[in-house]
Amino acid sequence: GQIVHLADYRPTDFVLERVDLTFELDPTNTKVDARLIFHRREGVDLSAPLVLDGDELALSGLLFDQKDVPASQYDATPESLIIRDLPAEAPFEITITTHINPEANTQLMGLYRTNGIYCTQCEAEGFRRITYFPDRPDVLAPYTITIIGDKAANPVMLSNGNFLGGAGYDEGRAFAAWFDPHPKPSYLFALVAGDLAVVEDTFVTMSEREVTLKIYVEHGNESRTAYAMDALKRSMKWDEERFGREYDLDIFMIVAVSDFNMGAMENKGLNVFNDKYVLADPETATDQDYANIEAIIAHEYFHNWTGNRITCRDWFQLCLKEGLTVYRDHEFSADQRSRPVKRIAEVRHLRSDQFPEDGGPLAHPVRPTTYREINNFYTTTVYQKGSEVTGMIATLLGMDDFKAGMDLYFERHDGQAVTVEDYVKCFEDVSGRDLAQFSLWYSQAGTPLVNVSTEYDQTSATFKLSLEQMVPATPGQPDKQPMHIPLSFALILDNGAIADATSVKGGEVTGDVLHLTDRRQTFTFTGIASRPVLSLNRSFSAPVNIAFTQTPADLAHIARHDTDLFSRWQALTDLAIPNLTKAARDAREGHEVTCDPALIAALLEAAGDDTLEPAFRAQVLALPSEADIGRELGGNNDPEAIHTGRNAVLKLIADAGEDLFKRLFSDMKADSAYSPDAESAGKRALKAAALTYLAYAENSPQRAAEAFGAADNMTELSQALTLLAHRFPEASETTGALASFLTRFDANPLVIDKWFSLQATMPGEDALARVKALIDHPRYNAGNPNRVRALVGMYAFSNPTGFNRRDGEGYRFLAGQILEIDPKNPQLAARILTSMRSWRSLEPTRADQARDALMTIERSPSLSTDVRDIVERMLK
Ligand code: BAL
Ligand code: ZN
Repeated sequence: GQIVHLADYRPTDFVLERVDLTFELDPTNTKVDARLIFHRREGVDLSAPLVLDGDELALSGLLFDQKDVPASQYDATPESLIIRDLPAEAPFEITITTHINPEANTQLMGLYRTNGIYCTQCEAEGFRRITYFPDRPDVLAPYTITIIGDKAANPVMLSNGNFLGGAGYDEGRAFAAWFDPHPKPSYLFALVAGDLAVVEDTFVTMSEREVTLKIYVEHGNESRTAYAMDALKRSMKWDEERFGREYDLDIFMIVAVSDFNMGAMENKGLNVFNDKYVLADPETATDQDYANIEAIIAHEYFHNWTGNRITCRDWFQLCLKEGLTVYRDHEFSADQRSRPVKRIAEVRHLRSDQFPEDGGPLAHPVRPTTYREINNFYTTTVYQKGSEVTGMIATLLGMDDFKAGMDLYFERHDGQAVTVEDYVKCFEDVSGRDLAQFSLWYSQAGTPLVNVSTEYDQTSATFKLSLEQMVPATPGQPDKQPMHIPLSFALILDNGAIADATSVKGGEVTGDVLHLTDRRQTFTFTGIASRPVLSLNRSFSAPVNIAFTQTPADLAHIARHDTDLFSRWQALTDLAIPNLTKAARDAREGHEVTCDPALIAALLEAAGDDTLEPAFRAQVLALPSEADIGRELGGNNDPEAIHTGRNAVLKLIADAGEDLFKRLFSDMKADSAYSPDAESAGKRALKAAALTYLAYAENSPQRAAEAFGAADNMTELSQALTLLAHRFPEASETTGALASFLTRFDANPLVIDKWFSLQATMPGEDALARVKALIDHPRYNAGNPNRVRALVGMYAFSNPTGFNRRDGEGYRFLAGQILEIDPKNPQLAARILTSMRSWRSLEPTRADQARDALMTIERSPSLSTDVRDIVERMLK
């Protein structure tokens, strides 16, 4: 893998006009004929050859305008096909024949087989594993696809676009032809063939066109597609109403497959999904599964406009489609569910995944400028921080200008492959605002830190707010410029009312948003009659860390009065953090752990407030995670002490609130059959939080075991089982429940994944032995990405104490796993390895062990580019 630089971008020498592909399917020897029409781009030198990408390909035939090409005119290697002496101006036709082996394709990139189904994954650079091609996102063409295959084995043969026709064929063969009129890059190509069941529905678009909707699944899973289909129809409607975007083909298809590297893929008209994000019923899917399905179905559908109709000029622009599409799916879920609760979940996710990435050796800008392996840039920074950047544009411009900017983007760039600059320009053009400084969010990595101090003067009724921003150094970026940071704020008065803060000097304020643009800036508010409590970065208007020491009384005041529910949650979190970091220190030093009664009182007050929605109260009770506490401690971390300290705080809260938790546990009963809607899910979440605290207070597995026995849905069943396993690992109730769960769901791989995950995350020193035993379990399958992520991934990412053993055995185990997974599936191996990205913040003994394990990986001679890139960056 060579390093690719953004600055080196230039268009291709040849323009691709049309693509015609014929596949003759065979599990181990599929023949691909690619007929490509090109012409030389105007002004390109006559000596320039046509250079096509390949990956592990062998050329079996090459024609120029249907005639053989002499060997002297081309060079073919597994990685490229170079053809010389091509016409000056006239279009010409190149026909390339390759043979590929889908059965042997364990990378799951290109054309592969999963449970007897042919399936493709081409993003980012998988198409070049099918045929030689200008495999880059700025090469757009219409595609015609013919699929020929064994009729009995492949009753279903699908590709992008509209169905042209198909029929039985001689000798038990059949063909199907598809045409996609919308020019697209190769990464959006898809082919699926095999024996699949289908569920059909229709959607009538805003211009009254009827679109056929089809979801393809393995036979027997038809009844588990209802929620996905409903989410799809809601997504289509929402995109029309909110963004004015209508669907553009006669048919929209989703296929669920069980072996998939990603969550799903937005191929034009033919989305391919990891089955975990399609299949659901109350008995096997949790509330979180339902929410994920809704979000991912929406995400892939929304890509039809943000990604497909308007695509990326090059892979450096990945955030252009991913960040924006995440923003769109977040907005969709916020509209379908509870906006503040959704925002809390997003921020938790951003802090637990993106902030550590931004603060560690893998930090990179939302739009990187170099990469060695593009697969390693499908990151939380590109996706989640990318989404935050679009959210900040909306905050800065206000919703009307944001909407106008999006409309202009769709109008101006439809059918093009564009850049972040093109996108930002649309918002500048509609608003007249200069977004040059704002654009640093795309180019500067690292999470900005905003230091806050305040001063109130009663006599002059003046409130001064001083802000100082600092963007930390990140790999390759030692010095940073000040950013344009939009901070939503409120000044909350004694009586809980929000002060009129329109009389202000020192910087721009629009509505309730302060524009912090200088390194240091003081905003002076006048006419503030009594000392206000500052609530800053409301709704998390900017993805920054705030350093502001507020008294517990002020935080409790925000928690009680802010009209922004997110900020109320944030205030309670800020109240909890110093208690939890102190608890970790005390536990480490063998001192008794204590907790400020003010925190306990504030938490119980919010949790017991029946005027607040249950989902919000559940979020309040889910204290900052062990990883959150580690980040707050900021280095020299002992995961064992963090765990012990946090558990002790939970126990203190549980004891103080036992009566409330008993009440919540019984109040939050469902009054009807299971429904996955947000309100019912919120009640279940609050009930589960109460159950967890009761387990601490009562110190007995009894109640969880009863809940396990009584559960009539997977949400409550898996919550109870997780509580048993994590809290009472030795109890006979736990052993029995784990065994009965396995027996009951043995036929359902997605549920068995849960069984693996919840055991992989059981804390403590027995974790590694348990994980090793599970690797040898008959249900473990090292070839299935979901299963590998459920066991090895969850152990490394989500078991802080079990993984970060002082003796380093956890790291050595992971290194061994990475070296085993890598030859089969480099993308999966590289992704799981990123679990060690925060190794430098561990205390020295563990950090040394972690470095040694990483060096073992680094020394291996046969690493994939994917893993080599990650391990070298982590050690740099
Ligand atoms: N484009 C890769 C999968 C996704 O983000 O939708
Ligand atoms: Zn996406």
